Amino acid sequence: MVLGHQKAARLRRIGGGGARGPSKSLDRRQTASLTLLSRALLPSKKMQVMQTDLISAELRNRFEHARRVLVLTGAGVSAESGVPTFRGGGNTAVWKGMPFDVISSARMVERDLPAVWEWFDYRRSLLQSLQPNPAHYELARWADLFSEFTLVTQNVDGLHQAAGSREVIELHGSVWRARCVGCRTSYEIVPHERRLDNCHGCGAWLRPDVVLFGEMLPPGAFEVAAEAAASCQLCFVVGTSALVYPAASIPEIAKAAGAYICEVNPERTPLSAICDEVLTGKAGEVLPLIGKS
Ligand code: BJW
Ligand code: ZN
Repeated sequence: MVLGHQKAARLRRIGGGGARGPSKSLDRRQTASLTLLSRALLPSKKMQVMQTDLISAELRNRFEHARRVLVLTGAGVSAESGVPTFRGGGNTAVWKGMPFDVISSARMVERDLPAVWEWFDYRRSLLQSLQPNPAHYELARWADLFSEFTLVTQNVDGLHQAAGSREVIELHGSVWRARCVGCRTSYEIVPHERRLDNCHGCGAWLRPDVVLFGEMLPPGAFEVAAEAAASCQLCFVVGTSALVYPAASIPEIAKAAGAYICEVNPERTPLSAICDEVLTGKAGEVLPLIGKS
């Protein structure tokens, strides 16, 4: 439901939340005015059905006519599938008391590779029972709507691919691959099958093929994403806190090149200020509305 407009960005709130019902201790006049207020603030079922109206005419028009579209996703896009996000919220990733930036660090790979594997094996075991959500499916569908569609993700969970997205640019790698610390050969990890410990080619240890803090992104991944950002007309930033670079620079590149930037997130982020439109809500609820418009 539309809560209001801000100068730099259209701010729209979609889906649940909102004021609680009136307290019993309120007098009748207060109760009546609160009821009116909550009627004004809380969407009725009919209004929820009409939520496609909440996508601005500007965005609807741009979505309909854009030829080159780029989407950058982060952990929030998988939150509705049950994957914990990294920052904020109650279900933040912690392993045996260690914050994720300690266990998911290059230093830990050097110091205690078995512990790092244990953490990633655990995450894969959780992922095996999780499914893509409507946000993943909607983005998979978008690939066929535009002549150039680039899906760039910071996620390592493989859920975009499970939903049918092809050619996903995985900036931070994948938990479903292992990589040789010697020759960088990459090995797919098959669900329910034992993963390899050593490289077939050179015998060196394998490590999770994910990008940890201070490590370089996979060769070429950022460059391809940045090139698409520089030429896209419409850029969506979905479910990322936009704190981690260089991923967070992708919408900045798109903005500098003249693209229309739309953020989808229940919370504001450092990128919100440069967005042309901020849709405040969950990816799985908001993205299908954009696609329907
Ligand atoms: C919903 C929702 C719903 C909830 N719907 N939304 C420039 C300035 C300062 C520092 C740097 C800089 N450039 C590079 C750096 C250093 C560093 C960095 O960025 N640090 C900052 C944190 C300060 N970057 C790097 O080290 C990168 N490498 C690099 O730059 O190499 C060159 C270099 C080498 C050596 C020296 C210097 C430079 C690599 C970054 C790798 C990040 N790796 C991780 C871990 C992966 C492994 C693992 O999975 O364990 O990747 S960190 C973690 O953060 C993970 C994520 O991909 C990444 C981004 O997180 P994301 O996706 O944004 O998730 P959250 O949890 O932060 O946010 C979730 C969002 O969803 C929230 O906003 C919610 O509101 C929202 N949400 N529910 C929609 N239903
Ligand atoms: Zn090797």
